Amino acid sequence: MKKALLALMVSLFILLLAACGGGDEAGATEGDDGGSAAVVDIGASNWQFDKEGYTAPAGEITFNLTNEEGVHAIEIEGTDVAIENEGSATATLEAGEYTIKCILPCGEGHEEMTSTLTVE
Ligand SMILES: [Cu+2]
Repeated sequence: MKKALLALMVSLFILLLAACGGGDEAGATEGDDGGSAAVVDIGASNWQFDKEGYTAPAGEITFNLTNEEGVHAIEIEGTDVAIENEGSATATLEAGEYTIKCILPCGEGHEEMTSTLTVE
């Protein structure tokens, strides 16, 4: 039992290291021409998103959806962005306010699963 917990902690730690390493690589390529897409990470759980609002600069934006609890899918109203379950989508958006909502009937709190995306 204790061994399993230790193994879990070690793998979490490795994941964390890997995530940091990936971030550094992305940072290194960013300086190329300044044209890299902004990234918005959206975490979904039962029945809310990890933030009440997300902000991104106008232009090309990549959205990453992670299901932290349950299974959800999102759509950003007025855009082509739709992510089923987990994954990424990229779109070029103009400044404005957009509504992010869950499009997968995921349970009793589904109707309230909305958030705001502010593109500035
Ligand atoms: Cu839902």
